[in-house]
Amino acid sequence: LHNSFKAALRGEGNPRVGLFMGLGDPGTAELLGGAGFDWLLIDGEHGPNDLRSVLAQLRALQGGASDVLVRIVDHDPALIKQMLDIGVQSLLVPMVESAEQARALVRATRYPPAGIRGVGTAMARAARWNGVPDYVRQANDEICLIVQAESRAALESLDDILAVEGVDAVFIGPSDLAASMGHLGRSDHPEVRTAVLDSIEKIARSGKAAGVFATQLEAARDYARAGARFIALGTDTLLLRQSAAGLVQAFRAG
Ligand code: 3PY
Repeated sequence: LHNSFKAALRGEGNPRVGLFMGLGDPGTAELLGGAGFDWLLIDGEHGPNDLRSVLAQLRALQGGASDVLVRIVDHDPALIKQMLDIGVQSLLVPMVESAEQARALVRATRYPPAGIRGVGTAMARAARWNGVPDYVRQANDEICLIVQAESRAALESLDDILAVEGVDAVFIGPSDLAASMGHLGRSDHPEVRTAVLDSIEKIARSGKAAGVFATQLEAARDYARAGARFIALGTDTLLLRQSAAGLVQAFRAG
């Protein structure tokens, strides 16, 4: 495997820690690329990203120490094709609630006969514009597909989703799960916390990798103990905002 993130998910050892990037900015990506995270996620679901801004951030992170993930906004196979063609290797797809949806995503990320991905390698950055003759033969195995389970419906279908071949990992979204469970804005609610921990354990037992989003270190450590293989430790936006506000407050308090 050339995809070091996918290889790491299959391995043992400490969970891979990452950060969500919502600023949509290549300068921020470059800066965070040197910060020591195992992985960084370009957020095209809630961040103001389009194909070109994702491409600029991929370039800013190229050759760096962090693996790069991209979260797309929906399940559109056309958008998935474009993302894969500009070189996205590890894809996080939000709001997956059934095995059927998961299977459709597997097909969208694979060339035929396994799937429906269109072949446009002469135009594709991922294939180095045809400079990598093996690209089309390797791509189906190299791509890492992570589906996001973040609703009651998704957790009810979790066993079926986990049985889908071609899904490498299931990522729990505590904020959306909280909303779906009637606790909007309270991802730390005990009922939500229990559901997240139970899901992580179930995913880990299935042999697929469990991922999760956290904004509190305490929660992140609990998730790691439950068996999460990759954990987001918050977002660039929160980090910047919190440390900026903290600096001003600290000065004024002194
Ligand atoms: C969630 O917590 O719902 C997420 O999708 C992570 O941002």
